[in-house]
Amino acid sequence: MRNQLKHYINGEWMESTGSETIEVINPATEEVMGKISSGTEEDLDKAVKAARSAFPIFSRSTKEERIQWLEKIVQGYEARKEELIDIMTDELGAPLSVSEEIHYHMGLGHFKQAIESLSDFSFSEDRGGHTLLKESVGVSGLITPWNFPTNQVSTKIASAIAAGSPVVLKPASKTPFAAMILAEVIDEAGLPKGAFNLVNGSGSVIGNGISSHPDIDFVSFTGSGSVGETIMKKAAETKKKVALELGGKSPIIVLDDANVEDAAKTALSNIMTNTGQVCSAGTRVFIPQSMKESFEKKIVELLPTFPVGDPRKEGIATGPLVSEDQWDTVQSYIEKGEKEATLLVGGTGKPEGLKTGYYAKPTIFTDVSNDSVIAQEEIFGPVSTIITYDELEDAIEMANDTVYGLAGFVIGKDTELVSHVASSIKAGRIVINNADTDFNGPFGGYKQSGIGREWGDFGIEEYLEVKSVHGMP
Ligand code: TAP
Repeated sequence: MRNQLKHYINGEWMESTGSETIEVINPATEEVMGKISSGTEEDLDKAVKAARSAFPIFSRSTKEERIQWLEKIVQGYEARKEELIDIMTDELGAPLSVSEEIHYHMGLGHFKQAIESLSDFSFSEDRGGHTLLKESVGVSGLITPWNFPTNQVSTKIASAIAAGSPVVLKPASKTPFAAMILAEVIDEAGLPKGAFNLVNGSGSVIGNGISSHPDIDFVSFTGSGSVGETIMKKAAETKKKVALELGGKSPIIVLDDANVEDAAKTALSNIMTNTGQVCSAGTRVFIPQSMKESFEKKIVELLPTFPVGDPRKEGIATGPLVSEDQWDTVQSYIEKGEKEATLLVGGTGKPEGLKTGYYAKPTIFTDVSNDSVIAQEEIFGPVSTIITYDELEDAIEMANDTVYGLAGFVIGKDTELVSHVASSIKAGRIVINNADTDFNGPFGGYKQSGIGREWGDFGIEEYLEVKSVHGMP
């Protein structure tokens, strides 16, 4: 049982000014695994004041100093590897291999990328008629979700440090402990006091407080569209800059020359990795009509290669959903899907032998219409939809017929057609034939998937203001 009832403010762990706590549930056992403080507005205010006091020194720190801090964070992060993997398996329910290969590595990747990006980054540029200066945006408020406990926090913190912007972080209350380990790592990196602050608490108090705080200049939020909308409205009161990384309903377009097995594996890994709780997950699979039968057969054949179960057990690919609420949401979408389309595999209820824990059955619908609810709304669970097409242009049109535009996937061999599809999908990130992730590739959405970009050089730019100086001596 972890009772971590302190916030990290102004370089030290401090008691909360309130006495309320929030329980953190292990989704695989349904047991309370620990408690955090439910922070108050007073706690938040202290953290904002600390960040504001750190601003003059932190924003004027040199590139070399920032690189040194980031390097120390990388060392500290690597030293806590086993602990980070362990805690993400408990708080999120991620299988140990997923905690290591995805969560741990992505978190680390952002710090390493920030060092690389910073090495070549120019904060001052002679543009002929003027000099362009890039300066820290001010105090940043970071609000993160539970689905990638280290990745979501690291990408924001790494960019903020690279830009010299002091931060106040509010991690998701479902998965706060990995972020607290990160705070300990940052504590040891020797940043100026107040440059990094962490206040735990509810979205309604701390998240809301960050969005409306008059002394916060920029809010970087990742999470649901509805909370993103609330944050934008609140932030409008003080005209603060806002970056939103919201949801998606990403298409996977399979070309008719694609290898059926590759296509089926891609479709499955998109909903089985992190139990489908991935904002960029490809959850609408566009298949040529001629491939329908062989594709469906492959899906059914390959599904057992993604075993669902206890995240601590060897060989498990997919753990439970993060919470009972999330399980209920996923169930209600599966019920809707059973009315709207043909169930290929899965369905409502829990998988056999998994009665304790928020486990859902991997569920794939076929004969899906692109305008059905299950093809339009983000489900955030192990649920996919198969949609057939006759002409590739129809597939592209359907792929773009969504309010979202976070990501897109293409599977196929014809290089011209693959490039054509990649440039036609209206989304911020396209992955062709399961190419590896480049941490310097900007991440963020078109349309209602968000505003702004994270990761690498573009991520650093979010924490900067630009100033044009005319007549610089
Ligand atoms: P959200 O409610 O959006 O939570 C994300 C973060 O925002 C958490 O830190 C949360 O705090 C905080 N928050 C909640 N209400 C807030 C408010 N009024 N003002 C400011 N911050 C607030 O996500 P969720 O409830 O965890 O998940 C709901 C749905 O969101 C999911 O089903 C999924 O569709 C979507 N989602 C999307 C993403 C991405 S990456 N796009 C990630 C997670 C979830 P608490 O932790 O204290 O609630």
